[in-house]
Amino acid sequence: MGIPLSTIFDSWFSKKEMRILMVGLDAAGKTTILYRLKLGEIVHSVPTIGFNVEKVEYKNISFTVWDIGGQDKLRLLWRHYFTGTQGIIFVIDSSDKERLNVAKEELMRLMGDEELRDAALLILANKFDISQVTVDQLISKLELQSMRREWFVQTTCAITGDGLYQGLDWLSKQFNKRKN
Ligand SMILES: Nc1nc2c(ncn2[C@@H]2O[C@H](COP(=O)(O)OP(=O)(O)O)[C@@H](O)[C@H]2O)c(=O)[nH]1
Ligand SMILES: [Mg+2]
Repeated sequence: MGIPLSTIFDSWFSKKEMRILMVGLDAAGKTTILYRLKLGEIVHSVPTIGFNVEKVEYKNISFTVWDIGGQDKLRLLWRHYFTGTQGIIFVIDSSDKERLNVAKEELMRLMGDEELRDAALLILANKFDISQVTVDQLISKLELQSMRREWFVQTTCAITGDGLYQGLDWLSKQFNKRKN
């Protein structure tokens, strides 16, 4: 996995706090990614009515992770985590053709939230090792072309870690662009 993680993260910034949300449908591979990044201790919590949040703090960067989709009443609670988010990592199981549409709807809904207006969007086309779609097909299925924000699709395999660093590197560049 070439570049050491610390190089990427340390070049990100040293003083400012950064909040990154990682979301996606259940089984997309978020927890696997979180462990794969080896950022530190992952703290699990279940705030109020049963939705699981995983959180890792690495220096000034916080990663907050949960499964998106399903119950509407939970959506109001998610928003609590939106404030101050500079980066969103939306994880997709690229091998799950059936649920690609559901993932798209969740993505669109999330991107419509005012609090996330300025956040850069990194889409991880995970499970690319067992997927049969191309990146172009994904972009078209998710209708990303019509999205009015910075976005980037990176193919990943969370199990081997392939692609994860490239994805985060893109996110770090977006963040540095904004700082200037
Ligand atoms: N083949 C393959 N399996 C994966 C990949 N990422 C995750 N998985 C598997 O998919 C399942 C769900 O992963 P998990 O991280 O729990 O998904 P989460 O619900 O989004 O947190 C697990 O059995 C993982 O081992 C990947 O890139 N390729
Ligand atoms: Mg999980």
